[in-house]
Amino acid sequence: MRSVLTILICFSVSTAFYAQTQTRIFSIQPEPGDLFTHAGSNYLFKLFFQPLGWYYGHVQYHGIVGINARYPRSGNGSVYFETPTGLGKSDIEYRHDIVGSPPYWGRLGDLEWLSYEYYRDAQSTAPSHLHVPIRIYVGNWVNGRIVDPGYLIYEHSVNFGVVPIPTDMWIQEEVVASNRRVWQNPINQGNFFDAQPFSVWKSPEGYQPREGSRIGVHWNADSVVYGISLGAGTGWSGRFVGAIDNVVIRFRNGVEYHFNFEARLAGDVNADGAVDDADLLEILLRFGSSCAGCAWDINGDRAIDDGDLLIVLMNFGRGL
Ligand SMILES: [Ca+2]
Ligand SMILES: [Ca+2]
Ligand SMILES: [Ca+2]
Repeated sequence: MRSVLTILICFSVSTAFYAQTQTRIFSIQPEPGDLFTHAGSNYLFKLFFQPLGWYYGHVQYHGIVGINARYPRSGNGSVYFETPTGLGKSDIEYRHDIVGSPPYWGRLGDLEWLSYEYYRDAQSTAPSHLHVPIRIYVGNWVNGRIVDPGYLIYEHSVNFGVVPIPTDMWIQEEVVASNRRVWQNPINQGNFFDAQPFSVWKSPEGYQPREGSRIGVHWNADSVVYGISLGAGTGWSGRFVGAIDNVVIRFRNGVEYHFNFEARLAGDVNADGAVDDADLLEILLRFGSSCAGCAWDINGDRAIDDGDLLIVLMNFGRGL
């Protein structure tokens, strides 16, 4: 009886957490945080070990992305983006199909809110109407798997014309409740710039874009949303510098997230925003073992030992 009660309490607590509390997504590296980049023409990805499902992706031609402290928002950090030339690209993404069961958040028809904040630094030389767009991963759920995958993409200029984005300030935009127009990028099938309001994509009839002889994929209310993506480039001539934070997504089925991106405190091994005995325990449980690029090897020498323990102890109590 007691164990049943404990389970019930745990369940109600975790439900309340998802419904009401923001989820902080911490940088992989401790403060000042991450600057993930890649010089090559191929896409480079870097997976987060916590929380699972997040990654830096599609980074090429010296594009930079990283949760860090350059533009603090709602705490000590945000997600920084930089593309030095029109070739550069960098994204941060979350894919629920990698980690979730079911592998999607909810039906497209049940999506009722999607908002985020973006920041364009005045030092950017890319065309003045550009900002970091927000994209959702959409697909069709057929025989227990996701098919016809792709993005719906929001850009301010598609809705309001080619007007300058205010610089050096945070701007919040909501795109679903306010029925903004979004365009489709089916994975590996090119772009379809025939943007439609969310109400069209979400309707029972849905929409299937066409461009000349090319045909996009058909999505409607029964399509599923299984991830999110924010990124800079490509084809943005000049340099872009900016950031995003506070991504909020909500479905009628009760699934709701508020992602606040923050720079990890040194010693916060389990990424809960505080340095305490839980972090000490994480180190002690693995003391004497080795790893590459894991959370427990704080000082990056591949050994989990007293050097890492010392970092936890020196920062003990921060964030509490
Ligand atoms: Ca933040
Ligand atoms: Ca911690
Ligand atoms: Ca170490």
